[in-house]
Formats: sequence, structure tokens, C-alpha cells
Amino acid sequence: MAAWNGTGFPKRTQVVIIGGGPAGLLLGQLLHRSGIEAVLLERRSRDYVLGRIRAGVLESGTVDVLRRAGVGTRLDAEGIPHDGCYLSFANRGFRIDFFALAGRRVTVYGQTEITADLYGARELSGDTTIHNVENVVLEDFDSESPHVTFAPDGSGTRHRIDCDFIAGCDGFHGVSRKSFPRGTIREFERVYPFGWLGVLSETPPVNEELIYANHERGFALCSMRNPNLSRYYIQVGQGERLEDWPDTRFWDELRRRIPVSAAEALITGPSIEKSIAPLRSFVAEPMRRGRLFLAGDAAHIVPPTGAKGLNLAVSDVHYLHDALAGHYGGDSSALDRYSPRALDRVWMAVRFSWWMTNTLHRYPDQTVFDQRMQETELAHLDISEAAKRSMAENYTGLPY
Ligand code: RFL
Ligand code: PHB
Repeated sequence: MAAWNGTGFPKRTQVVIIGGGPAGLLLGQLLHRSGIEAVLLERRSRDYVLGRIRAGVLESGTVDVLRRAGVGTRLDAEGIPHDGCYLSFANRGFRIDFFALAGRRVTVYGQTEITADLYGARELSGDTTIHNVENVVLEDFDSESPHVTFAPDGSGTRHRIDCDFIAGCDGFHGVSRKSFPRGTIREFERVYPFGWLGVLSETPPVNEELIYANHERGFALCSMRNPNLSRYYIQVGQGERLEDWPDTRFWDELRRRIPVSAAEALITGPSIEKSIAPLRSFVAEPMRRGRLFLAGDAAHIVPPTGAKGLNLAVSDVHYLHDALAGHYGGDSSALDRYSPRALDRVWMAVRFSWWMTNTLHRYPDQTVFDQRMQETELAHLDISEAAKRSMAENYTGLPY
């Protein structure tokens, strides 16, 4: 058990995890199963974290890690296996058969559900989670004895937790990456000149598999969470405002961009969530400084087109757990392997997401030549088994 300081907060633990999104929660769960204790600090309330609608598509490797972490029961019962997806352009559509081409499938299961399953497991584990923390500061991670200080919700006092390691799982806007000393981290970035407007509605999905649509009015995606919960996205310009997108305008625009047969079959209803997300590719390297490790969106962001963000958070955490468990088990080089191993996989997903984004979206300065190149890229995918296999291998997830 953690050492306590009489304030209600632990004084010392083995690993302090910053961030209670999927990366931080999964790391806590894997460490717990290896007998390593971690305290988790989260800036928001549990309800807020569980209310965020985000990812929906899990690679087969992600499903394996979640099962190994002991949180696969509901996922296996309620997740929907998908053996393929559709791509459409110029009102033509074709299917990529993941299972036939790559021998793997993906599973549709919401990030919200994974997060709920992991919070449930964390409660059972008895490990400490502190919500609503403010002003988290990471200190002395270049030494053998790092510590973290923070202000609990509503109190002026600061608390300190000493630890062996700090895991920065606090997303793109978190404090962990920013704590690296100046000049010790290199950043690579592309900001795309458009965003995604997403709608969740309690309607049956328009198709049994996802449809990714390239259209001259912009990209569209038909996805789902379960047989009565649909998730749809359309590309919108930078600077678009949610209030300018009432449901009727969203549905009309979506119908225009997807194949006619899908538009005719589309069942619409009131949106129960609507949001706009910017698109960005970003990588920070290395993912380690001394005894501070970054995992998930804290270290990298991909545009959602390839459905890779959550999956990368899971593969990072898999490698980070390996490194920490190896270290505590006496392997003196285990920690050094983390950043290079994680980054190899990250860059592959960055490339794939960038390729999917470039192939499917309309750029503001797109010329007729660029448009033909996109259409020919898709036509080539349609006729080439090798091209389809490459897409299937990447989409279902490269091996760990
Ligand atoms: P998260 O989920 O951002 O969690 C980080 C947590 O850290 C907390 N935090 C702090 N806590 C303490 N102190 C601080 N100073 C803190 N600063 C922040 C935050 O409150 C938060 O709880 O990062 P994590 O865990 O790395 O997980 C990453 C994923 O959430 C993300 O990559 C995916 O959602 C991306 N994504 C998708 N990924 C997929 O694999 N498949 C998909 O189909 C998919 N679709 C999507 C997506 C992301 C989207 N948006 C909105 C960006 C679709 C969308 C629309
Ligand atoms: C989703 O269902 O939210 C989703 C699916 C596929 C993507 C991105 C998001 O590529």
C-alpha cells in the first residue's frame, strides 16, 4: 500500500500517473496486475472524463491488450467485430476486406466504454485515484527520486507525492510534455486546414460497416457505436462554429457526400452530442526524460481519419508497462527500450493517418490535378489487391 501523510493523500508510491484518460487508466491497471503500485492524478471529475465522446474503432492488438489487462469481458460481449469497411468517391464505392487481406479485424467499441471499464477495474484494485487536481508540477525526474506536487480541488495547500517514476498520460494539452527541459524534446507537426464536425444520434447505423467518403464537397464518415447509436462526421472548414450547424444542415450535408444508396437509407434523428475537432499530426521525441515517460496523446496526435489515436495510446502503454515491469524485475536496460520501441510504431501510424487524410479530404487550395490524383489513388486501391492489403494491414493495426 502507498505510504500516507495523514492528509488523505499518499506520500509515496512507485509510479505517479498524470492523466486518467485511457492511457493513464490502462497503465494503472497493467501495473496493478504486475504488483506495481501507482497513484493516478486527474484534472477533471470522473463524470467529465466518462462523458467525452471520442474514439470508436479498436485494432485487434488493442483488444488483446485490454483482454490481458482483465477488462475484456464487456468488450467481448458488446463490441462489434468488423471484417471490412467501405471507401467511396465520385459516387462509386468499394469494400476493403480486412480479414481476407490481413487476417485481422477491428472492433467497434466506444472509448467511453473502455474508460468506464477501466475505472471499474481501478475501483476494485484499491489503487488511489485523485480527481480534480490543479497545478500539477513534475519535479526532479532527472534524479533517482522524482516527485509530483499538486493542489487538490478547492484547497490552497499543495501536496507532494514521492515516487520512482512519473508517467505523463495527460493528453496533448497536459503538463508532462511541457515539463521537459527546453531543448531536450523535438517536435514534428502538421496542422490540417480543416476540422471534423461529429454527431452522435440514437438511430440505427446507415450501413453495417464504416463508410469513408471522398467527395468534392469534403470528406464524410459513417460510423457507429452500437445497433441503435450512430456516429457521423463531415469535414468542415477551419473556424466553423457549432451554432451554424443545426441538425438539419448537418444531415443534408452528410447525405450529399455519401453514396446515393446510403443517402437514401440514412435514418436521421436529433443529435445527442455534436462537436468540432481540429485535425493535426504531431510527434514529440524522445518519449522519455530520465524518470519521466510520455504515453498516448501527451506525446503524439494523429488526425482521426486512420482511427489510430486511442490504439497508439494502448500500444505505448503496452511498451511502457513492459519497460517498468522489466525494470522492477531486474532488467537494467528495460527502461531504455521504451521510447525507441514506441516511436517506431507511432511513426507508422502517423504515416498511415496522414495518407488516409490526404487521400480523403478536400484541401482549400486543391487543384483539379490534385483531385484527379486522389481519385486515381482510390481507383488504384479499388483494383489492386496489394494496395488494399497494405491498407488492411495498417488499419487493423501493425503487429507490436
Ligand atoms: P486523453 O484521452 O486526452 O486523456 C488525458 C487525460 O489527462 C487529463 N489531464 C490532466 N490530468 C492531470 N493534470 C493535468 N495537468 C492534466 N492535463 C490533462 C485530461 O483531463 C484527460 O482525462 O489522452 P490519452 O489517454 O492519451 O488517450 C488518447 C485518446 O483519447 C485519443 O487518441 C483518441 O480519442 C483519438 N481518436 C481516435 N482514436 C482511435 O484509436 N480510434 C478512433 O476511432 C478515434 N476517433 C479520436 C477519434 C479523437 C477524436 N477527437 C475528439 C480528438 C475521433 C475524434 C473526434
Ligand atoms: C468513430 O467512430 O468515432 C470513428 C471511426 C473511425 C475513424 C474515426 C472515428 O476513423
